[in-house]
Amino acid sequence: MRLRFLTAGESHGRGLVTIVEGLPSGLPISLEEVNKQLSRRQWGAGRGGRMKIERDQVTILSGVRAGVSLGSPIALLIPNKDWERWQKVMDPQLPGEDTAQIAEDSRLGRLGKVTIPRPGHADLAGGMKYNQDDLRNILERASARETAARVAAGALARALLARLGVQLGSEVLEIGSVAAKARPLTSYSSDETWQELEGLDQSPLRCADKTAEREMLSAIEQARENGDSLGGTFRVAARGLVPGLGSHVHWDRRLDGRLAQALMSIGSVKAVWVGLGKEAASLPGSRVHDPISYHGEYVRESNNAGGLEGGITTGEPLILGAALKPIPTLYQPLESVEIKTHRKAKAQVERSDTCVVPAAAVVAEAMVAWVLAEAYLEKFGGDTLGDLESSLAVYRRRLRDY
Ligand code: EPS
Repeated sequence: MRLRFLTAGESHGRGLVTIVEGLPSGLPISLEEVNKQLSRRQWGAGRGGRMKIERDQVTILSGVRAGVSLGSPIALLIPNKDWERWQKVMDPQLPGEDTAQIAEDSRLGRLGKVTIPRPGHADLAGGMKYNQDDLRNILERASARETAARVAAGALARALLARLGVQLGSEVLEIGSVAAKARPLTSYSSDETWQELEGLDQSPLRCADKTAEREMLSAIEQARENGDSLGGTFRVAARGLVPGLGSHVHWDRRLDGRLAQALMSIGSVKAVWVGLGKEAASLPGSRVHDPISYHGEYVRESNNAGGLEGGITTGEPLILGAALKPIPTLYQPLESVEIKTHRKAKAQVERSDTCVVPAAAVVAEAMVAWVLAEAYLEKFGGDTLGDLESSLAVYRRRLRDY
């Protein structure tokens, strides 16, 4: 059975729902751990007023008893605290007696109606596609609020991966034009690096280079004052992976392709790379590929490949990078067009953030965790955690003789 998840929910609706299917039975699920992942996503500088309102916490509705998965669908609910203020705008079923008043309010634009699309957002393309005269019907779902539901799903994937000895982390490399000193790709094998990555949960921008981080903070402050927004880049890493996840045999089984899709699906991500990424294009092959040696097991002195060769994990740490464009809601809005009159107008301003790169890095961890959990279950199967662990142990024994 395939591991899969669906999310539902609008940014200012009642809440977000995640349904996860295909996790084996017998997996310990800690509510505290899921909530910890949710708060990691909320933490950090660059966010707007909404993060002061929300304190994301999950309620498990099904699929878990006494802290252990049952193998049945796991449904998770994250209520939106802001819903109370938005109920009149977002309620799926308006109370009968209010209908006329609400229709009037809506006509007069009193109900948060949006008719001037923001360049760079899903507003216009979505409005045309779904034939909406209120772009709120697009932006509410396009909002990055949905990524909270993904992080909840990712937290379950992480719980599975932790049992299999896999650890994930992330760090911010650039915000706008400020770049941190990036650590070498080989350092993701070392315990010091992983301790440092864990420590970044306390860092305002998830950046290990403190000098650069201070500059990044002032760049964000400057952008906020200018009514502007900033993008940036980050890295996601995973270690403890068994060699052999993914496959070279079909385009849709290559793990690099699947990871890239998962990362690209995060709003505002415009580029994704593996290991050296684009840098590899300008170097000769002799300086790109990682020589192989054998000391009781296969090892590499370098990890330019970022842990993947032929779309298959090598057993070296997986290292991925991603670049985010600046978010499209600008307090100093760009030129746009009002969709009813076709008149020139400044894009409508919705409350928003200035920079979401650190949050996106946490979402990216969740998406990478998801794809890796999927790959483990595909390769090793198992309706129970025990079956999965036994099958992995047999495989590891076989690899020892290879
Ligand atoms: C978002 C706009 C802001 C963000 C939101 C994404 O929300 P609001 O319009 O309520 O101020 O804070 O992100 C989240 C709510 C979240 O949990 O990440 C947007 O337009 O995409």
